[in-house]
Amino acid sequence: MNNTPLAPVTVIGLGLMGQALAGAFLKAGHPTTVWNRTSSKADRLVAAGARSAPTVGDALAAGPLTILCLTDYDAVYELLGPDEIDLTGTTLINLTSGSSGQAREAAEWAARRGAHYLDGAIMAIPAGIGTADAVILHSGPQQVFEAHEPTLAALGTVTHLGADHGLASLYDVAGLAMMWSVLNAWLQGTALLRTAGVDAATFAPFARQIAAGVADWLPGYAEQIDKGAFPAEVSALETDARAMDHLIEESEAVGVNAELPRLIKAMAERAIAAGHGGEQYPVLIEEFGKPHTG
Ligand code: FVH
Repeated sequence: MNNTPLAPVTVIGLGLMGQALAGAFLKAGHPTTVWNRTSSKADRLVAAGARSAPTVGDALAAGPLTILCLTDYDAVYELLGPDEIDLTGTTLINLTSGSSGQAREAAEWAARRGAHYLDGAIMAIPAGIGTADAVILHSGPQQVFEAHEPTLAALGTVTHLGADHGLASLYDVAGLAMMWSVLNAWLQGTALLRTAGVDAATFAPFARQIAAGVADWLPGYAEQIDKGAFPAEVSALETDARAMDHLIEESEAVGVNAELPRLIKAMAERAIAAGHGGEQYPVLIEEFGKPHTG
């Protein structure tokens, strides 16, 4: 039996997510200190064994590691910005959502205040926290992550992405891009099929199979992108562009919104005009990788 006491941890910000984080630390046996602007949100956690700190300063002083989970970065600065709040030597792990630029700025701010800093992104909903399905991404100095990894592991599957503090936020938005694109594609297909009386539930398993099939293409397509060479092994972009026309025409014919197919077709047309019609679909990375000026 291992009787080594678990490391203490502080959680600041007890909204829906912060309460789930603190609850998972408590469940794993970590001495957990909490603070929230609206103090009543700590009540349930205190009943479960947490210590409620009377001030933010007390919460930070309770141990070497503090998790921040606030609405946005402005809230972080509003709360911890005043100079009388001593951050020297403490480790802040900021799981507040924001952009990569905000994460890098926050890292500089924390360094000026003498704190160690990791930025993070939670790819889970509150109910999933504390299970292996909850993926939590971290970026910043590796040694800071390694020092606290055993504590962070109470939250789910924790990963360190690299020293650049902006990486966790970038992965976060890249994940959102994937999620909404897949959902929008499914909604487009569902809208088309509903015009023929096929309901969403009937299409869903078929759509799932297509999504899984497309997911299988990703490693090979990623290799093409990383090499910058796009031989048409399966289909050329100009062939795909003709299929895009079918999608647009069908959508218009049955009275379904064709904005999304037209957008995709416009990108393909630009790539074809730039001489990439004979190459494979991932050559569109060149269109995705620059601002749209049209
Ligand atoms: N909930 C989720 O499923 C998502 C999953 C992915 C990542 N997010 C991000 O987590 C951050 C917090 O989200 P949340 O769901 O816990 O949000 P709320 O329930 O609205 O709680 C917000 C907390 O922030 C406190 N707060 C706001 N402004 C201030 C401030 N100026 N000073 C001090 N605290 C502040 C707020 O306090 P109170 O209103 O209870 O007094 C809450 O504790 C967020 O970045 C998500 O994007 C969650």
